[in-house]
Amino acid sequence: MTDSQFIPDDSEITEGQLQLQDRSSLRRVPGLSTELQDITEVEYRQVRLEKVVLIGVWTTGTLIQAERSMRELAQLAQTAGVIVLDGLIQRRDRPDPATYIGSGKAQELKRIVAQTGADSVICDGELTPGQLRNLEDVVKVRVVDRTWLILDIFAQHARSREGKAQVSLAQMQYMLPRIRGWGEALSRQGAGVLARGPGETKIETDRRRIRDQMAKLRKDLAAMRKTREVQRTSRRKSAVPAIAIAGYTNAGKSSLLNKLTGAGVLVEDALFATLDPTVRKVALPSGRTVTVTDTVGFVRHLPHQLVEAFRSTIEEISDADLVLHLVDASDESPLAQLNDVREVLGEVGTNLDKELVVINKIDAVDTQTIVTLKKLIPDALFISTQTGAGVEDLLVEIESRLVQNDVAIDLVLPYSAQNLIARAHEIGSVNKLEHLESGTHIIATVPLVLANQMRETIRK
Ligand SMILES: Nc1nc2c(ncn2[C@@H]2O[C@H](COP(=O)(O)OP(=O)(O)OP(=O)(O)O)[C@@H](O)[C@H]2O)c(=O)[nH]1
Ligand SMILES: [Mg+2]
Repeated sequence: MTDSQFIPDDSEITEGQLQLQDRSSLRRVPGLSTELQDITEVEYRQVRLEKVVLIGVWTTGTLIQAERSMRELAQLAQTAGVIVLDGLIQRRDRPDPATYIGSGKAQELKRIVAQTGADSVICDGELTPGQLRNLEDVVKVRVVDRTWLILDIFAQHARSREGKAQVSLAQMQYMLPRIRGWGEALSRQGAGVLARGPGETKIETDRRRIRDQMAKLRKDLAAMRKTREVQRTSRRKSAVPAIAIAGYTNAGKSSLLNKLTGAGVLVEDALFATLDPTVRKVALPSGRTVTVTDTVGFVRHLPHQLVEAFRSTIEEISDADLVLHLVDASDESPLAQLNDVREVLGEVGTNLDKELVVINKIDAVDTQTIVTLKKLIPDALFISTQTGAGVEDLLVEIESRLVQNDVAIDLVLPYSAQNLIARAHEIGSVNKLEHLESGTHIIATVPLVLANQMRETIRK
């Protein structure tokens, strides 16, 4: 595509030379170009083709990690409906404060953009407004960053009123300090498809109006959050244990919910297919009922604007009695996924004691990978939502985890409290039930919430 002088041929250089070479030129990340078959998908979605070059700065870690990051950026770009023409990284101690990549490299990037016919550049990070503007000035096409890209995918996937409001708020928060630069860039180039979404209209709007809109969105979201809290309180009152499925985007969370319940939730080989939590009832092997919630996926460095805006959605996870942390075994670095998700979970205050690691897609990997993962994460369960392998065992494990939170009761309940006995059958395990004159004698193990409700009844 571009001439080979930019591309160091690895077979001809040693490790020592690699460092030097890395510093003096842009490295091409192999295998990033969008395959032709994706074009039909893009046309199907009626999105005008957008052709981009990806650029990253490799500051820490190994080359493998840097390339993994670029491959993920390419996946994000393709999820957003963009054609990836090329991907390049520059080795630097830190991103250039003015232009992200060094000024010499920016000139090289300009040539590559011209040669490939790209209409945009996507940078692998969150750039300052100044960096975006300066780099645009050099390469003469639109420059966006990873945060912008993720926000765009969220905007494309938002369905519910709450989801749309959450995404708009995050987008506005991101746009606010960047309005001027974006305005200039667009008036110079004309708005490309990458400017779709709230972006276009926001450019003419002044900051004040955006702030007003943000205030309104925050108010709307607070009201929706209240509704969600009311629902959650009533769920908690019913004492039905809540289980949340969390995990990296595309790990198979929605597939698992569907497997357990036939919920018919959207499953897609795309990043961030799910934004809105779906709650369904599931019966465990003993017959007791739990609720299972499918939640929004995480990603490495999930933009803080999204963590903030999606806080109430993510709280479904921290509030759950048990968190199934789903990990994609077929990912090139499942452990990195595991840690990235734990980082976000920690940010929203999730207690990791409630975590049960579940490795999914075991049908898609070889035995050696499974053996290695078992060694690394001895407590994990291994499943395939596709073949159903391990799913029964998962249910048994969920049950035994929940039982650990149960308390033993030995009480005589008044006959007016029949509903509580029905609940004990539904969500606990009843060992003895005897009808006495004074009421029903029950010996059982039940969730703490229900035990408390029973004790409360007797005290009245
Ligand atoms: N081979 C294999 N593929 C699976 C398995 N489970 C899910 N997948 C595939 O993985 C992709 C993502 O599945 P989803 O269930 O949408 O994943 P998710 O975690 O809900 O993803 P987001 O909502 O986008 O965060 C789909 O293409 C599924 O068909 C599995 O056990 N084996
Ligand atoms: Mg999903």
